[in-house]
Amino acid sequence: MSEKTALITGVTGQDGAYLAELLLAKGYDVHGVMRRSSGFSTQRIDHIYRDRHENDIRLHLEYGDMLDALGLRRILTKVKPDEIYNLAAQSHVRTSFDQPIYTAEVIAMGTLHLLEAVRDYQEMTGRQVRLYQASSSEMFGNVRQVPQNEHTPFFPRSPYACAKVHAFYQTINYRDAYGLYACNGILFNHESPRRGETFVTRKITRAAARIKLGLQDKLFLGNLDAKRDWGFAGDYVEAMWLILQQEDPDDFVVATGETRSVREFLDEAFGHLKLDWQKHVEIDKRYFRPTEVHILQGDATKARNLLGWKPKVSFKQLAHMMVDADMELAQREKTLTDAGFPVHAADGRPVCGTRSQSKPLKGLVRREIESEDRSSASPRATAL
Ligand code: NDP
Ligand code: GDR
Repeated sequence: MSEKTALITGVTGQDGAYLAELLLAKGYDVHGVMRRSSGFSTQRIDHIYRDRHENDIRLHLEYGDMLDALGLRRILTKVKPDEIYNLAAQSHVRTSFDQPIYTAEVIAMGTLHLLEAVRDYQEMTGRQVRLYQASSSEMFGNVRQVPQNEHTPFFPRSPYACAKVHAFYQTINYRDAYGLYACNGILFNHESPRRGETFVTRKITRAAARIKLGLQDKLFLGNLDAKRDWGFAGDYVEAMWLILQQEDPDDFVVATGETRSVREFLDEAFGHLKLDWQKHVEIDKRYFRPTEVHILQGDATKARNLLGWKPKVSFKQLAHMMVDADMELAQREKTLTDAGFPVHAADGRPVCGTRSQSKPLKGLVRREIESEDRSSASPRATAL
């Protein structure tokens, strides 16, 4: 019997997967909330998932959706968690400009549904639940100061950021008004080989690897001057856990303290493969945002002093780690395509084509809707 039970919303996402690994390693029983979809969405956690017919299963998956308030209550009653990590979100900033209402429903209302469920659950059972809310540096937006810390005012610049600000303050208000142990981690960008392929770092590392192996030729990007404070997701989930282990609930900035431009990430990623990105990158204005966040740089002094947290992976190590992982992926694609086998996406769609029907992707064959931010690195987005 495990000592503690954790519930993770967004368990199929980048952070959900690293956090589930971390909590399992710490001996937790972990329940993840996942959406039902017609295909599989569990690629990031397949390696830690065990068939429920085996003994001592400690990772459990529950179907749920942040839009389904009643369903979240049922999950809480069933799982009886000690800790909840609310990571579920429509997390793509560019997409939030196209789907502002949906983004707000999931992030703002979804968080509120969860907070309400926790409040009632505690009142009814007398059990205390600790809740972590995945807040974001994006809330600083048009930054009022550099670097940003817990006292920096917010100036959100996207529907995503506005929704996150709502969820941030609701979390604090439930702490103050109803006595919930509820905390915000204000996390700056964090990346990994498990990063979604339409976020800029992964889009770059996927493309660099595929270009190196001759599987594609071009990479289309937007604003190369944007600066972000990029860290490694594996380090950041440790901060999430530490935040919930403190005696009193509080809010923390989690960041590396360094800021780099997209251009610098290109240098590091393409440079690692001895490629010149200037020969491959083209600017596509569809990837610009109506309102941009130009610079983010976090000051995580509080996290360092009170949590004892500091990042372990440097910017350079992060970029190289991602490129190396994507080289392995690209090598697999190349081996299959060279042998004439179609490479299938997780949902079964052929993405690289067979020897008879496709050549390696040189110029990009793109099928995309006008506003879509689909990775020009990903065969899933380019080869169809
Ligand atoms: P991902 O986009 O990788 O994962 C998001 C997760 O949320 C996925 O599991 C997704 O499920 C799930 N989800 C989306 N909509 C719903 C819904 N309606 N109901 C239930 N689940 C849903 O994000 P990350 O792992 O990168 O980020 C985790 C959290 O941290 C997010 O809230 C994000 O906004 C926030 N954040 C992230 C930062 C970063 O740099 N990564 C920085 C600061 C904050 P599915 O797999 O089915 O799509
Ligand atoms: P961000 O991450 O918006 O910071 O949100 P993203 O990687 O999408 O963009 C970072 C910066 O790169 C610029 N950029 C591009 N971005 C994308 N996606 N695609 C491109 O082609 C491209 N070209 C340039 C962007 O304009 C931007 O300035 C991430 C998400 O994980 C959020 O959920 C999280 O809250 C914040 O980080 C902190």
